[in-house]
Amino acid sequence: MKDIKEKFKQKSEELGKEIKEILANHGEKEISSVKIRQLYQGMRGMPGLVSETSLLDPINGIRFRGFSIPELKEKLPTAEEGDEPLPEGLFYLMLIGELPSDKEVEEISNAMGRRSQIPKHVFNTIDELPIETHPMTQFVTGIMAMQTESIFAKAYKKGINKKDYWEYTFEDVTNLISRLPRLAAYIYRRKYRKGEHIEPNPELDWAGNFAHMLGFDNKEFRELMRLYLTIHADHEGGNASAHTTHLVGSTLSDPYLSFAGGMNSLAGPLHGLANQEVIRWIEQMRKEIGDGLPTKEQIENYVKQTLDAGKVVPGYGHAVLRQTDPRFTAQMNFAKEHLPDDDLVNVVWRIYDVVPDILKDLGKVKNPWPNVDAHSGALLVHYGLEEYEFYTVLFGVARSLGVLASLCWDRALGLPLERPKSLTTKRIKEIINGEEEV
Ligand code: NMX
Ligand code: MLT
Repeated sequence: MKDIKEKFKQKSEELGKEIKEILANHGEKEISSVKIRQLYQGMRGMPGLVSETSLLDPINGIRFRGFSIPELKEKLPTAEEGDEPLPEGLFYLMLIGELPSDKEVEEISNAMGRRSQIPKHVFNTIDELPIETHPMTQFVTGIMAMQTESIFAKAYKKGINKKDYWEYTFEDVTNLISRLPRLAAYIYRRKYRKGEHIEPNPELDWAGNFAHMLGFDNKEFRELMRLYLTIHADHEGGNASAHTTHLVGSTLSDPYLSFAGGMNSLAGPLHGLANQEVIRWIEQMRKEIGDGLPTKEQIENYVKQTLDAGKVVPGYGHAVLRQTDPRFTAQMNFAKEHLPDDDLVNVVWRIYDVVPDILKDLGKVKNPWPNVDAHSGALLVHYGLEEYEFYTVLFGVARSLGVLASLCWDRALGLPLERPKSLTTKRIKEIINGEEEV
């Protein structure tokens, strides 16, 4: 990773200079104003932070350093056995801002293999948790237990120059990303496979090795993991897991603590946990109306039942997107190629035919289209990974690539403590009445 670290240093120095100029020449330029409704409604659409790794367009969806998902599939290096992009390549792209060569991706894969060792006390800590503990709780516990390994925290304690924060962060980030598949696989095998663990295979790439350690050692599942970990890696900086990681990191908490914070955000059903909720919701529907392909009327009735009960339809809607999520489409294309006749996949597709019109008719849902979580579970079930409570852990392993690449940038650019201003409703009323300046 030495060359990549050196390249990152150079890139971050260049951008750091540009930002200084932007601040000096345009620091007072207004790019947006804040509406009272945004304060009460989750800051929708309010620019509040800078994140270099990706940018979300409401209609076209995610762009990783300018590249769409189909472009990543075309341009990023793949494993020899397949044609899905290697997530290590996306990590490089997000970190450096350029497409990697095959050699650079190989260098990352190898480094990740070498750095994937997890100290025993981490496994012991997880083993102390009751087996029924949700996998996301086990995951966060494991990340927290690994914090003992933080190079940043140790260096900070000794005393380091601000200018060098990024170097220790970079090391922690690379180590943590390398270790996460092992940790996640440990939790999966502990909870669902009688604790029969599988040793890593150093010959494999990051995603391929993850599939192997989970116990799904076939080419198609390895390819699915490469695609899955790529498309879930980042969704600009404002989503809850990225924003939390950034916020915690801004206090100079080390990458382990920051990422654990992000994963606690991901574990909520309006965010990453929606992938488990989708399969649970479909399972419930099938219990009520029987297996096989439901009719459109049956789905309509079930959706209305969900809405009448005051619940959301999981996997649909988005805070930013206003079209079908291209991550949904990427998974649909994978399914069309590899498993077009799968029962559950066909149910997911029929739900897609029915749900948007119902949500549109409600008149209040801003985006009636499916998001990434509407499709992911059905693919996993097909290959035998049926334990849906584990799905958000997979999302979390993927998300590490984006949020931790961003954390390297945060430290390299010397971004400060995040601390926005809050108001009280009393103060807002005073502002409305012209009694107070904002
Ligand atoms: N089913 C039913 N109602 C919905 C849905 C949905 N899928 N999506 C939005 N609404 C409702 C929402 O609850 C709100 O109702 P109310 O005014 O009564 O509180 C109203 O529509 C307006 O919400 P929006 O402005 O459209 O959505 P918002 O930006 O607030 O929330 C989500 C975005 C993603 C939280 C929301 O669409 C949702 O709850 N979706 C289902 C859960 C889900 O799939 N989450 C995963 C998101 C992707 N990810 O991985 O993180
Ligand atoms: C994500 O991938 O983080 C989700 O789609 C949520 C978001 O972008 O707000």
